[in-house]
Amino acid sequence: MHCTLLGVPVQSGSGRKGCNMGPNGLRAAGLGEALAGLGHDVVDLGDLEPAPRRAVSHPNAKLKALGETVSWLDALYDKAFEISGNGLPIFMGGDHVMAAASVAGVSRRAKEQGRPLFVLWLDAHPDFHTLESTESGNLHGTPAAYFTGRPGFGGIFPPLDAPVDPRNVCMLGIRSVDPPERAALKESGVTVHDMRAIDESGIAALLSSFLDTVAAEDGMLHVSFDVDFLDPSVAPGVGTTVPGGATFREAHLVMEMLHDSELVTSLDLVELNPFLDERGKAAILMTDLTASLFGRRVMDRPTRSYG
Ligand code: B3U
Ligand code: MN
Ligand code: MN
Repeated sequence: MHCTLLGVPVQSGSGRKGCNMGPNGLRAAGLGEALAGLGHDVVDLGDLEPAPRRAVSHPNAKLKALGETVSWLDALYDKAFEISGNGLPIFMGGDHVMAAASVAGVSRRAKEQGRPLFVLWLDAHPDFHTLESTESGNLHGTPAAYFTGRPGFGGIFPPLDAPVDPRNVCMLGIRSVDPPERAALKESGVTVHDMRAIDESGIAALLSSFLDTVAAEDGMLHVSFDVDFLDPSVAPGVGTTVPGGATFREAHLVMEMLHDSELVTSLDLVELNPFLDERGKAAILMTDLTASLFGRRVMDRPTRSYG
């Protein structure tokens, strides 16, 4: 596999500083070396630079750092489209607002290839706010609303050439949802598996039914992995810790199943905040989980096919 690492050190979408060190945290934890050690061909493109600022405004006075954030999205939208044409891009965040552009860019690629794009959203939060509905004003709470084509982003976020069908989005690990997000999700067609669903059904059953759908439709699959999907006890290096997250073993199982499926075509690793981490714990775990996604395993075993 040809893997392209791209650092996207945006932190303006999050309420606190430190995510801009995320790409270097993953590099220090040995992400590139881990993938190369598994036999992949790895290129690190270094860090993206924001595009020149556009004049953007919105009546919601709570929005934070709109112009700065949009300049990152403008740059990443074009870059994500470009690099998704050659191998598997790994977007190293940076806060989760960057998924607005990584997903929009790879979705444009999928459209060009005539294939549907599916998104697996691993997160404590659905990030389904519009620019109107966000209470915190932190734009990392908005990307999933944008790329599924919810209204109100036009002329502000990059133009969305290929909105993702909300029915192709599966959210896993959800445990912090604001009231406007809950109402919008209900109408949307997005599949939301909260922690209760994981506890009741088991994470493998929930994921395999989604992977069956992706395979049956010959979809491309983007995985957007927010560090806060994980329980804070195993991944403390994140701004918004929410108790009750995925365990070490659940997260590795998800990654191993994704590897076996051979369906993943792009990946975000977001919200790693090395300033808040404890001796690289979250950075190392994110690296090990990515290695599982790219084929690291304990024992060889027959693989199940999907579709
Ligand atoms: N929904 C809240 C909290 C939040 C969303 N994403 C993160 N936190 N990381 C908000 O600010 O929109
Ligand atoms: Mn998120
Ligand atoms: Mn989150």
